Amino acid sequence: ARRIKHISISVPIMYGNHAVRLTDDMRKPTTPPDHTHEWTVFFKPVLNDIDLTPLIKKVTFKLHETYENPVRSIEHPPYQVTETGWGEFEIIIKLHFNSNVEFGINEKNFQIFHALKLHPFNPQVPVKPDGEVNSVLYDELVFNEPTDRVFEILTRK
Ligand code: SLL
Repeated sequence: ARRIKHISISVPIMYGNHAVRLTDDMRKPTTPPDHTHEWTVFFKPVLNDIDLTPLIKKVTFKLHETYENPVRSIEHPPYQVTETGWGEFEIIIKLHFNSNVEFGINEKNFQIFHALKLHPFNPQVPVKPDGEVNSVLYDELVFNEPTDRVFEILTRK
């Protein structure tokens, strides 16, 4: 497929996690008693009108080995994983792009390292009663010399 020279398209993205302290009513019979938090790690485009689904085959979230099936694979939005646990660790978020002929050339898989936050950054700042913590970061995906098809997907309104 043809690539469009001297063009690069950047797509603002956000990723990160929310966490709250587990309360008794949130616990399920299967929740291990040493788990203290419930958290959600996610990836998404910043702008709602950008649809990456034709480009993305799946998003994988690689959790700590203490979790069963640590590599969680999400094929459709919302690209997110909710879990409970007791500790902070690094999560590898990997975007796997479609590589079928229609797209011409596959865009390189993109990896994000996110440090899961359960505890507030600054211990002197009072936390909300539910202990809610948000750690959200912004970045951009850059498509250099996109194929016609990728260009069309990323620029259509
Ligand atoms: C720490 N290096 O020691 C980190 C590891 C791992 C946290 C944290 C899993 C719970 C489960 C969980 O919370 N792991 O096994 O279900 O702080």
